[in-house]
Amino acid sequence: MRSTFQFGRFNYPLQGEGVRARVMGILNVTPDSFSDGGQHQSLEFAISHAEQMILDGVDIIDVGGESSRPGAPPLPLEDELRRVMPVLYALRDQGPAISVDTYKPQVMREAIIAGVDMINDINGFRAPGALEAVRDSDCALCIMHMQSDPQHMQLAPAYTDVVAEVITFLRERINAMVASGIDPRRLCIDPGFGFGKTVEHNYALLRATGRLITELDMPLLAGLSRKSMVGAVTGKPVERRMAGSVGGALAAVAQGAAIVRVHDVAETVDALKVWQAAQ
Ligand code: 7PJ
Repeated sequence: MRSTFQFGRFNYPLQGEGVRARVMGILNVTPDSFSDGGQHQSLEFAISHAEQMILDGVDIIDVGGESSRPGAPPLPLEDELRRVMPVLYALRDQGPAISVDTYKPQVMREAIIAGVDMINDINGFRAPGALEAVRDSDCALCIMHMQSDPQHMQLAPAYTDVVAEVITFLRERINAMVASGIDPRRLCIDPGFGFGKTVEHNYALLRATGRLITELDMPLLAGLSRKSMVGAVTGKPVERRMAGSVGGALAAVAQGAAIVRVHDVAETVDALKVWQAAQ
């Protein structure tokens, strides 16, 4: 059984005393629709959002420059670096661990120089050069499953056995990464809710959280905050999915998830504290 998770400057125990689920707060650095203040204003907005998450008790801040909403077009490298790098440097010494949500090897390299503690890749480090970019560092690496790509993934998601196929994919990626010289204690897995999956596929995977963790012997990150799988069972639009998302996060943690990736940090931290006190 895996006992620790090497997380850049941090080292998370996975067994025994001190084990608790970590809350990863989502920080999107994308030009927002309600301001036209450009680059500077989006930086200020991101920093103040991060400051609030820190007050709310966040463990990890996940900084992302590219929207991976279904159908979203890819973002050019230079634009992603311009959005993300100033935020990484500004947040690096504020307390929480810092993660960057990217699939581009050049962004990974720059982020490692900036000192991030995790690279979170929705593409599972499959881009040419991704393994080489992350190999010689000590940051954590989140391997996510995605069928197809963000532009096409929700057109016709199809599996014979979604849980078995996601496990096979993740196992293949773990083996490739370890074969390239990466310490397995740096790795975690993510079923990739909403990435080429129907609502039924997503819940089959959520129910299989415990099985993924034991079969692959890896810590698991669950990201279902405000996603359509929450809307599908609550009937709520995206801006009213907070309580449903907290329910989903607890369902994942109750099955052993190590990290939950959320928009609503304060509410998730409280829910986990109460759940933990009841254990
Ligand atoms: C995820 C992610 C996820 C990981 C996004 C959204 C879409 N990274 N990045 N897991 N989702 N590891 O937040 O709705 O589920 S972007």
